[in-house]
Amino acid sequence: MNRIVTLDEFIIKRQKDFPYASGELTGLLRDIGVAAKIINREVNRAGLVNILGVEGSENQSGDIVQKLDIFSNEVMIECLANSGECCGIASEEDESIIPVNSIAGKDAKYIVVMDPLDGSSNIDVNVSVGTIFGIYRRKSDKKQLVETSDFYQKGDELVASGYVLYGTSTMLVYTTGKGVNGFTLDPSIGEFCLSHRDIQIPAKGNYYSVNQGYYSKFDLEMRRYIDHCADMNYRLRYIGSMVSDIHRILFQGGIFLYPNTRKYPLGKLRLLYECNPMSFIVEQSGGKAFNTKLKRILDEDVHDIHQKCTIAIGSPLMLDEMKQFVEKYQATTAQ
Ligand code: P6P
Repeated sequence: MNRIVTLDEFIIKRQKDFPYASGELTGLLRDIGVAAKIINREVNRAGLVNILGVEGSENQSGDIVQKLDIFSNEVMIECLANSGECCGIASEEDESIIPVNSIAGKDAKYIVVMDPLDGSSNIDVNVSVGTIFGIYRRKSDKKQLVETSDFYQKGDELVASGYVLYGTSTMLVYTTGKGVNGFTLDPSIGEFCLSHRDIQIPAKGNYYSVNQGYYSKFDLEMRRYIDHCADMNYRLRYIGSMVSDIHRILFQGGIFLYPNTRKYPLGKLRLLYECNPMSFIVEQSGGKAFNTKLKRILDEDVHDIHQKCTIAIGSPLMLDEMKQFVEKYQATTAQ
């Protein structure tokens, strides 16, 4: 039987990958692990403690806010603020950034971007949801409070990113730029244990993941590529939870698409705290992530913390295939 390696142990061991590491990032990742365990507990009890149900208010992206969204947001903010390693947070659930003003936190060197509970519309029907996070170094003078401009960093500048999938089991998957590793929560000991070392996305897969309901509203080049996926008998899998849909593709290969539509002319998903962190992970596993005009997601400029973007992400050979369709049919559209 292989020896159990907990998330804490793994993070501490990997700290030596960073010669100048002084332990702040290690501490921050461990605190995110704690928050994930607390959120997991409530997600698993959602049907029992009347935490279900729509809070009623709308978040910055116009989504109806579920009570579990608020709970998850508050837990993440509390754990990050108390970590002493985070000086500011940008969250899907908050219009503006959240400066950490505590003695320890306000001059910390990291900032965190997050979607505390992604796919929350699935909660009421017991379908998997997830937490997404990304960690950057602050750019502004650490003697001052963190500024919104600290968050206007490309995905390429991420120090670390990860997600937690609250599914049939609860998994935490993260990268610090030296590969991707997955940890499964063992409820009997309350620890995330290393279960998927050095994850490599398959070069190609048989899954495509897109909201087929918007097909007629996609641009020609996207429709033609989706037709190709169907012609190739790829299997359509769409859960409506970005973390769940991309998690499948990370392990089994495939492509996830959220193109622009009339309702979402710039795309629906948010660049800062959804697409960038997920793209960093997928690229680190050997995959690719572009917007549907073929610009690498991690190269996109960030100018608003709730900025939206289109995305195509997954197995490298399938992204290359999609690229050919965009180049072919986009040219047609342009003529
Ligand atoms: P649609 C969930 O609300 C979310 O932000 C992502 O997790 C998911 O991929 C997407 O929206 C689903 O959007 O328009 O297909 O319901």
